[in-house]
Amino acid sequence: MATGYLYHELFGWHDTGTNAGLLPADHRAGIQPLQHFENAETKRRIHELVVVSGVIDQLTRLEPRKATDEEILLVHTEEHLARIAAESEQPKGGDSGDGLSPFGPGGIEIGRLAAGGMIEATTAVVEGRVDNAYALIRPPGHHAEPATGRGFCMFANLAIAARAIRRTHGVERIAVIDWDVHHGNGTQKTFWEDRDTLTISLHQDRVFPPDSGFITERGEGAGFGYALNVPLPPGTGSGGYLSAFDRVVGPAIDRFRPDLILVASGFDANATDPLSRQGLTSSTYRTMTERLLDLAATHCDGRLAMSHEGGYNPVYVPFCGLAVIEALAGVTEPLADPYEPIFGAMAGLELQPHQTALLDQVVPLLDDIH
Ligand code: 6DK
Ligand code: ZN
Repeated sequence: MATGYLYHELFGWHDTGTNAGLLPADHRAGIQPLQHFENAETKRRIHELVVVSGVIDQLTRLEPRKATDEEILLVHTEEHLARIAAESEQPKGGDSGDGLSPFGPGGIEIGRLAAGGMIEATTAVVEGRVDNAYALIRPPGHHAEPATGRGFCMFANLAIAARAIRRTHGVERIAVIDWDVHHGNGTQKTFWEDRDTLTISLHQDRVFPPDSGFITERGEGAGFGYALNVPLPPGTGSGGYLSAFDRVVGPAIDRFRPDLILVASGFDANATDPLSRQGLTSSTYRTMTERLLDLAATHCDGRLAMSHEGGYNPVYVPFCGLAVIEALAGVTEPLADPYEPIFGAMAGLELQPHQTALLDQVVPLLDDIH
């Protein structure tokens, strides 16, 4: 088994500045300078743990390249690309579209590298150079819509890779599982009328974007039924997530029979994340990865590629990331997560009745997947 792993130091140089999390630092308003939530630290520390743990020796290193205009335009409008290019030339950089998504001068080059990185990881999987792959890229992509960046995202890395691999390698049916705690609105919007791309987003109900990710959003036209949303209540732990896999993700993929599975992999549903209220630990991420590996083995010769998204606690995210990468690589003696006994022992992480009630509403929607 070969697992592709893609990271580049330039991802750590994507400069989101010192907004105090989400708002510009302003002493008059009492907002102290601090790194933006989406800073390099969690991702760089995943990479360092992959190296220091020795897992890197069991991976096949993949090199990113910059996505071309043509590739970016597979998803985005000319106007979006031109605006990012123009702001990237400004001496102080610009913003991807919503004021929450700053980048430094020349920032488009790192955005191109993230999108091109996911294209490379996906291509390596589809060409059989590796069995599966993890693209540890930055800036993230799942909130970026065809006409604008949003929610810390510049370009829709995963959606661009899906369109690119369909064009270059004729891959038809692609299933996208998004386990970032926020709604994968950009991916959903891109494939809204596409019945060959099944998008499933597991997220915390009404966090970001605050007005999307409802179960009533199901796609339109030929794509009706091929967008699935699982807006989990706050406080959902491993019980709720694994039940969602048992009752929604697994059966939906079985019905869809994908040729390729892509994952928008954020670690912000972890029990310590500052931007959410969920309760996952590394063992749940490991188990979800194993479930997807089984599904990929059943339907598409194991073809699975993951694109990194969010996750904001620099202490804990690396253990979640390592668990996923170890699972992909079939590492037989994984590193013990020292925090698992603490965060995994909290009360209420087992499946709760109100979580079952939400899943009960989603399950009937699978009937429209063919
Ligand atoms: N809320 C991400 O982790 C990005 O999904 C998450 C972005 C969360 C922003 C929270 C926020 C607002 C702001 C304004 C109005 C309402 C709500 F893309 C990933 F990085 F992966 O600002
Ligand atoms: Zn997120």
